Amino acid sequence: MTTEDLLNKASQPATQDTSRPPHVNAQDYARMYAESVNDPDAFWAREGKRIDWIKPFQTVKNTSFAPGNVDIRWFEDGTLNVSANCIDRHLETRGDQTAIIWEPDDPNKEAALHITYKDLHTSVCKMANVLTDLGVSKGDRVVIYLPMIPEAAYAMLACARIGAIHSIVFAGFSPDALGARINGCDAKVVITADYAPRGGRETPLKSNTDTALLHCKDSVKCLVVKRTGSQTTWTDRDHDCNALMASASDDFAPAAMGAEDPLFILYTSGSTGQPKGVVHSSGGYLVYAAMTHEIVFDYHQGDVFWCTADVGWVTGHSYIVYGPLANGATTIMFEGVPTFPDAGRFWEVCAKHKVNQFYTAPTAIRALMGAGPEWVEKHDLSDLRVLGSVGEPINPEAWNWYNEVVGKGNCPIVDTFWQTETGGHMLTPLPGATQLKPGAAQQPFFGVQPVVLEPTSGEVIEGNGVEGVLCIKDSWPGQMRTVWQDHERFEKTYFGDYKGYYFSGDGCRRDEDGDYWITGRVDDVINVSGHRMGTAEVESALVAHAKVAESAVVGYPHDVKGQGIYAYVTLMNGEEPSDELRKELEVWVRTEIGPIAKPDLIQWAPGLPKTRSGKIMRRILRKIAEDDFSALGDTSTLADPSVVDDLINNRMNRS
Ligand code: 6R9
Repeated sequence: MTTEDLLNKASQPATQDTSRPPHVNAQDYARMYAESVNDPDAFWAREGKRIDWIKPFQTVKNTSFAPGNVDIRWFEDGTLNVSANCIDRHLETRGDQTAIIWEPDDPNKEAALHITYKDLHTSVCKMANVLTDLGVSKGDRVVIYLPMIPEAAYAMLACARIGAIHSIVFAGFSPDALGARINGCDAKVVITADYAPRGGRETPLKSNTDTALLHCKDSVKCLVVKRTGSQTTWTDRDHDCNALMASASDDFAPAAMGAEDPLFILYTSGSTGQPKGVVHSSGGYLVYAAMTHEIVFDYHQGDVFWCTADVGWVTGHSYIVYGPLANGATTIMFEGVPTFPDAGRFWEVCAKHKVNQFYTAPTAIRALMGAGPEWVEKHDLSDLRVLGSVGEPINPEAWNWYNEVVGKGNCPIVDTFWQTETGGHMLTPLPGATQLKPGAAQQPFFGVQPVVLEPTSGEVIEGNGVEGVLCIKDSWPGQMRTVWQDHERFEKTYFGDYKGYYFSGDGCRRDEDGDYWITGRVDDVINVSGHRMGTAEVESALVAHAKVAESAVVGYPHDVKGQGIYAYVTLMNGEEPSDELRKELEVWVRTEIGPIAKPDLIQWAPGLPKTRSGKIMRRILRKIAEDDFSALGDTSTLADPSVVDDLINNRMNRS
């Protein structure tokens, strides 16, 4: 089927359930969007009241993208507590409603848990008391390195209740990556578990944490949750979370926090150097997470919402925990993977819990599409109303399969473009308001003003049917505020290239109708299975190996992962390439960063194409990795053009 056929098919009314009109229809969208950009103060003063304030705000927006003076504040004189917004304010009206449905990795071994808002209150208060007893107070940092278990949500909300800042490290990251993040934010406590079951296997989180802590201050305490009960080592700095929670008080008064006090730090990959600590606020972030959750997924009270992400990524922060719980929703927390025990797991869980909104990544859709429609058809998906996609561009085939096989042609697909830095959705269709186009993120959410710039000159490109880099003209409440303890890096990374604009790092096209299509990163960030990876990080891991002299890493098209990792490696003088060494380097990168960073292809490169000034010409390396070397462009500036022929002759990806 061509894209045009798909477009025609997709031009159906997006929401067909007339008994429940969408929160925002096409007319509402036009009117509200205009107000959100013409009179942001009035618009956000109203939306800011979605959440409860201890002291109401007077000032709404106080933001500047001016070069050398980037300063972002929303609702700055208000005070609130994020955990009270996610729990306490629901107790009277829906204390006995399920807040979190926890679905274990192996459904044949354990049953799902239903945690009510009252239960959540009890556990979060207990955890807050445990953390306080360990010395955590307002403004302190706590690193969370946990499986997808309820304790991860308790820990996040307990930090928010105290006013401590959490920093979650994805459980798939290595001890080195964990240690760097503990040190990076100078955490007082790290919360972990004995093991993380996933897809039938177990990751030894506690032992990883022990290794990480060898490189951290002795004063860092470790709070250990029992998940599997399998044996682990125990040291003087370890504290038994389950035992401490059992005896802790179930009452803890939420702290009054300034709207601009940081809620969390989340490390993310960029095009240069080591990952950056993205800092999010309390007030603006929560307003934005709650609003996008309600409107983009057309969430209505009583709905069951499932975002399949991990809380180690921003998607899990905004759309498993903060957005849904601020809205009093029932949110699913899934410990497993899409293909365990079999390729029907997602659909079995959807049917079992009567999921209404389902939100996942294109890489998962492509993998399940490969397994065949029979895995979907076995299950009753009649409660599904809205489907979501996030993390990378979705190709039309996957979109169509998601639409037809999963949504039975009745569920609008919201293709949500956003980033760790943006806190919540930026460009997305709205169910019931947007005529869908497969593969397009389509239109800006309220308050978001996208502009397309000419990449080299930085000139704004007006009109439709144009392509360039995606920037944003003015602030929105969910925007990151700074890089942890490095405001200069924040300004340089996001406001340095195009003065006066936030630069996303993505390319985009605005089509003839004014709809936006994301064309992918224009910097040295690659997107592997929806996970962001800086090529610089993989390169620095590779050159840390004693036998590696130099390395250059690029992305290449991969059927399931979207992009795969292609590494060119130059060995030290005297070292011989071999399959064993290739394996050794793969394992090396896994241990330095984590399994998601393992190169898919390693090519031995006697030399890398460099300019006379020594700059690696990545454009050429990308072309060779894509198996497309017909148009390598100008290679005359290379110091030694012959290396290119060698690289072409020995290329690893012959598609
Ligand atoms: C939420 C999240 C951000 C990068 C972003 C872009 C890519 C995310 C997308 C998408 C096309 C979409 N991306 N959503 N590309 N269509 N719907 O993924 O955050 O991990 O920070 O990644 O992901 O390249 O710049 P993060």
